[in-house]
Amino acid sequence: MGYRVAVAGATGNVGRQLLAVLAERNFPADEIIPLASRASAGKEVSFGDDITLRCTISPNSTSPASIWACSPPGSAVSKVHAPRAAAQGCVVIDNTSQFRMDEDVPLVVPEVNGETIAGYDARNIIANPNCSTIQMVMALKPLHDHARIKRIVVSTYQSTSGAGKQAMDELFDHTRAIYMNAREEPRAFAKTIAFNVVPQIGAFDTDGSTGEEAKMVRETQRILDPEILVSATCVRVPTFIGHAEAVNVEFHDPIDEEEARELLSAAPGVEVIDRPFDGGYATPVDCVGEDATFVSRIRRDPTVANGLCLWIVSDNLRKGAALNAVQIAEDLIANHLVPA
Ligand code: 11C
Repeated sequence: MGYRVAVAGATGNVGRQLLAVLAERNFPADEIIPLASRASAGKEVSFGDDITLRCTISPNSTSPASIWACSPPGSAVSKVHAPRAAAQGCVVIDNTSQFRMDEDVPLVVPEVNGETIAGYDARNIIANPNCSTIQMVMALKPLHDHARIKRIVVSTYQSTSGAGKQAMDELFDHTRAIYMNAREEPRAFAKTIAFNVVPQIGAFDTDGSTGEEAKMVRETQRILDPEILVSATCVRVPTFIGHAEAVNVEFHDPIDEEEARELLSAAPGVEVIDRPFDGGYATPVDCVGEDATFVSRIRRDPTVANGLCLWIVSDNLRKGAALNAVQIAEDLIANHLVPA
């Protein structure tokens, strides 16, 4: 028997990708129900190459589904709708930051801490981590298991798709405007994104860090190990899809670059592209539409006793969001944790 799967936020970047991934992977669904806000109700979305579905507004009283993949534009929507769907028996997989630090809500990357999924039943909600966290822990988990990470220093190069469709449009429009000798005021970002890089993702906290940086610290500690020290600088760059990260990792125990390459090559969902010649590494453009987290530029960090430098790239809308959520749903089914 198949499942009824609601996709909340179906017209957004991640919602559309959720529908694409569910179709690609032949998810065992009897029915896919795309849900959207009042403003987007009635819009059509694609489910695979041949099927078009029409979005409806989320019903207030009855849950239409057994699995609720939730990717609204902000956590405020999840705060209201996710517990409501969960109370009606749906297993909610939420892509926002709303529940990620709630101890009774598992924060799951299946290849990294898939065993925690079973704890979903306290609230019927599972949280999908932030895209920049997911790709980093995918690459660091095998290394942590081998040599215990002490400290991480990460700088991100995050694409505009992480900020939504309007942000991608802004990159396109403002780039074109500059070529036409015009200038437009930024809307989706605090400074112009065309031909620029912007060291702010999310709002500032009192300690000078941004929301995205705080997410990378807290989520990495929650998923990998609370003892790990994490320093993050998150930067928006003028690309459309695919986040990149330059990461310096210090370990408690010895590990060299060859061992790291072997461990990463054997890790599920990770692909090593690391050849020391021009272009022998992955870039955001290379990872668009791919499932893997790519690791390149693996080398010793000579400034500490046991240190490595890595370059990590992944499609933020796929493994960073939609694919990870669908893998969680697949694991729920494989482990008989969700009734059809
Ligand atoms: C970005 N990482 O690239 C953000 C988007 O908490 O799920 C995802 C926000 C989140 O802007």
